[in-house]
Amino acid sequence: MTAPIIPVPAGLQVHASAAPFVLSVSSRILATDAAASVAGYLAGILRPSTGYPLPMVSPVDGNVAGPSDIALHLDLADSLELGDEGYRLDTSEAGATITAAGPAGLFYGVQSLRQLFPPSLEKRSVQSAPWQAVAATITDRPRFAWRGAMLDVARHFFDVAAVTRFVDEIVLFKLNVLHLHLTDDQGWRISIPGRPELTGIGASTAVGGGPGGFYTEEDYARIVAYAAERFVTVVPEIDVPGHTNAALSAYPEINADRRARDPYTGIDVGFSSLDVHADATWQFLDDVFRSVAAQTPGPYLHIGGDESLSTPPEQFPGFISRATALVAAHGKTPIAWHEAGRSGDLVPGTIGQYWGYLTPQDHADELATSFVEQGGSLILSPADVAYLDITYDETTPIGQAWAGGPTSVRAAYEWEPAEILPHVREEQILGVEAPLWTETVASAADIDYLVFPRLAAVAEIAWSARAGTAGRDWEDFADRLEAWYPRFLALGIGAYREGEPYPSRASGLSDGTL
Ligand code: TNX
Repeated sequence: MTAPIIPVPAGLQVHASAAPFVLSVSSRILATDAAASVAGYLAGILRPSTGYPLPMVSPVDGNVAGPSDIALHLDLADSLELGDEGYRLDTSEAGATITAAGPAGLFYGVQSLRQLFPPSLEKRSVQSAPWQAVAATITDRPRFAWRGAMLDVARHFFDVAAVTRFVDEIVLFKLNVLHLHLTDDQGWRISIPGRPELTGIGASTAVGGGPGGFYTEEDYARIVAYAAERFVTVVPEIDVPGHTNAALSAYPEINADRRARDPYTGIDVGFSSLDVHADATWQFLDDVFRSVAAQTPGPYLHIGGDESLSTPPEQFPGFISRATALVAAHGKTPIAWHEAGRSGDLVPGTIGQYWGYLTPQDHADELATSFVEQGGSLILSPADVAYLDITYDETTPIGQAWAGGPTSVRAAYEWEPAEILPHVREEQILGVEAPLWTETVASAADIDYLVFPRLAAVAEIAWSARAGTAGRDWEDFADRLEAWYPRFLALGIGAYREGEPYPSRASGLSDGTL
């Protein structure tokens, strides 16, 4: 395999008999000011392992790209063909050029270019040359606008370093959304000014009784900025009205009986609910949504709405209607899990997130379809193929085994988003997202093991053309994935590999709670 790029590009020609592009000590990166940040990102990838200086120079100053240079070229005229996120990449003995209509396209071109070099490029210490990239012509753009990964930081807390590392990992596969599940029964992980007990009490623990933790406003801003530099939109989720024990432990007045709950360290779901009629609850939600909206530059705010099994069913739709309106009043587009489709009065544009199965059960398809009937769109996270916390096989030492699991890498790869919901058209599908719930996930190594390589499989579904086009089938993907394993290793990503044991047992799970 000469160009084992994941996700497979829309158009890829490898000129195997032509001379390759070769990076050398005199290579430069050519970029105008508008492309300078992507150029800096590229230099940050290339410099440590090559040891080359790779100066960034501007063509505006009269610099002309030579055969060992990489040129980043912005050209608005390409927007018709390439869209906002597409790119063209040419590598040959005459040089390497990435062309795009905007910086995001250049960034994705960089993700493809790095995959044309040997895996040792990804190491952070100087490795030996030659640094050759096969001669190729790539023209590429994504199928779906929403290509997401969700990280549950509520069941176990992950600090800023772990989250920014996760961002670096997901962008390898051209994902552009990081959904942070910030609140749940076991923890409240974002600071809300004026509501100190949310983090004072609500963040004090985690599944298994660990120390918990939360993001200060500054921490959260660092995550958002780090993601934005990598063209990733952070979507904060405040899960209501169920999954709220942490909030209920912090503020008694939002409980139906006005009594604060104890912090919770188990893994049950469906036992908690806000008092959806209390004025105190709406005051609380107004404070929280206002603050989260203000802390989040992206256009979305996710309100959860899943598994609200302890909310009186007759009160649930009205709660959702009012909550989506409140989010809109704070200037954000609401997103909710598909159960929220029970409301027939969603604020216009509300986005649904489907977590049912490929073969929908319990009316999950009707609930999801309700969002599009009300003018919204859908994100697809089918649990039996896109849930990253499900075990791979019977031997997987972490993860859960519901949702039709185990879920093999092949199962995570072989599904078609447009064939799940019969009454939903492709244009109504915003995209695809793979969630990692973290009841059994306590470390960065645990994250890597459950997420990779299945997230790479889901990323190909989100980015690449429908199955049936060149390279877009399991056999081809499996070959490219095989070629990827040395790259995972070089990147320090402890990916699962069929037949190989988990290298180290998860830390922090030894207290027998699970
Ligand atoms: C269901 S699916 C949940 C989460 C759990 C997960 C475990 C959904 C929207 N909610 O609360 O963490 O299952 O796999």
